[in-house]
Amino acid sequence: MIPLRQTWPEDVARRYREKGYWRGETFSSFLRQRAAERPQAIAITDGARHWSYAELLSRAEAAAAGYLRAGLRPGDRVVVQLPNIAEFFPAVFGLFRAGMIPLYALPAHRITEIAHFARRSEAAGYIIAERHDGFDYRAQARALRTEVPALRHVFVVNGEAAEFTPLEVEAGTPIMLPPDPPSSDVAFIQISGGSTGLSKLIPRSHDDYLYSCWASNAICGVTEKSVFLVALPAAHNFPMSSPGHIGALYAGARVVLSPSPAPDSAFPLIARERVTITGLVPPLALLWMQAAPTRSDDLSSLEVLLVGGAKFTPEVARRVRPTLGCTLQQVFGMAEGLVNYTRLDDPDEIITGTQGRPISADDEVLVVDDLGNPVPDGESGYLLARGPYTIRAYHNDEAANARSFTADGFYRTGDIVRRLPGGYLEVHGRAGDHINRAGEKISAEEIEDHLLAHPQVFDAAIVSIPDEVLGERSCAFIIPNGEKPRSPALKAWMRTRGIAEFKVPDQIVFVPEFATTAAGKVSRKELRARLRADFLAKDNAS
Ligand code: OOB
Repeated sequence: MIPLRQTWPEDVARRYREKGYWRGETFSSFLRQRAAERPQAIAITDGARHWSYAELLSRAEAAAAGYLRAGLRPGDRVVVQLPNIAEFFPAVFGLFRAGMIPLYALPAHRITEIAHFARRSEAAGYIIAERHDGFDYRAQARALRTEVPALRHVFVVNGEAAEFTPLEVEAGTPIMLPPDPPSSDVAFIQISGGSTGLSKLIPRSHDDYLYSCWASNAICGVTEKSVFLVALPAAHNFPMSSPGHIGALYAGARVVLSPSPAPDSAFPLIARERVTITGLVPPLALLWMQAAPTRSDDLSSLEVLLVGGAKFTPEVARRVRPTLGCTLQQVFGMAEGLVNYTRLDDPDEIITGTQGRPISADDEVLVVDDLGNPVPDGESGYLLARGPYTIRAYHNDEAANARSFTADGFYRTGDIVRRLPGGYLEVHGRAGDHINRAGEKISAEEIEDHLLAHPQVFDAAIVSIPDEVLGERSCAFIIPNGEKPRSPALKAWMRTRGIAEFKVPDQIVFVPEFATTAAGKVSRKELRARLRADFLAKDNAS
């Protein structure tokens, strides 16, 4: 197995420890501590079930014993694909307790993506719910086991396990649990939404991630009195660490899970559980603002709404307080690390007009031009970042590492930003070719590769098109190979490729050829830019 390592040089790691950023705690040790300090306080609720810190700990320990009994070993990687249900927490804290490494997949991922995660991480296990949103995860697990035989253990956390192993939640025959791993070890793997090809694997350590969570608590005002609503998928880095459910649990607060971010599910939970803080992507924030005046749910407990994952326009941002009655906090983050927040006491024009400033005094942020030279403050350029919770390398991907990190360890975020006085950042766009569809990142190249496998597709280029609701939507330009396929049929075929629904092109445009310059060839990047420009020009003209 390729070892999973935290990626900071030892002298840098020492500095972060000495400065007190890295506290030597693990996910297991902090949960144990909270359970000792406030055993009866509610840690997790889905509205129906309320589990205290003591209950969460005992369920996590039972799950840990179950994993070991089933044959998983400390250090094994386990793909976790769970919706927002209470069992998410014993399942993952059980993995932490047994020294195993979760890889967080989203419920929307399908077999092609899960197989890639499983192979790249050399996973031995897969944790699922029986079904969710009409999708049968056990059927997916069966197919996956055929494709990736090394993935030996499948656990089902609710519903019928059938031939798989049910997740244990009751303490069974006592079993020796292993000691906690060192806090410098990799705790879990996040996946990147990156621009090129397939998702990369992001190794996050106990030390670095917990730092980003407790420091976020201080910035977002999360204390043991807070009630944090997880409205976005719990496996995504934003609702996990900004300050997220991990921040909330670290603070000893209450985590409320909503099965869906739609007002129908989320608003009654806010009212009933007296939710104080939550996070949304911009299209959902918009939806909530439209819904709030039409509904009778009492949202008065809500103090802070974090909005991030994609650009929140100032016009819409200004409407948050008048419509929802809470303070907006913009968050510009990435699963690789760096997170920026507007501060709760910032003036309105900063809160509505910027994407915040970094968490840490030791976050090093550079804004550079095409040649890698810093641009003056106030000019836009490519954002590079390095710091106590920004990884220095992806797992098991030399080519991506060469592209995505500078020789001195800065992560090339791919974002184009402008730095304002006080270190606030304004996001202007992306350098790479990806589509940010309502906060879901789609790599153009990954989708083009799928399209090219269709017999009636000669060539394909995916571009992002501005969209009023989603922020961006995907448009596939296709040169047909002989007879033109029908768009709905092509979309239906894309769905058979085993990919998340959000990656299926929103729009398909057939073209006879891709224009080239007088000089002949153009790069795909230029090609995509040109197709987008032509499309938008036509759209505006009509
Ligand atoms: C979050 O994480 P990822 O890994 O899904 O996506 C990161 C990318 C950024 O590089 C940027 O391109 C975009 O998402 N992004 C934003 C943004 N927040 C993220 N673009 C404009 N404005 C924003 N406020 O999306 C994520 C992780 C942690 C916290 C929040 C978001």
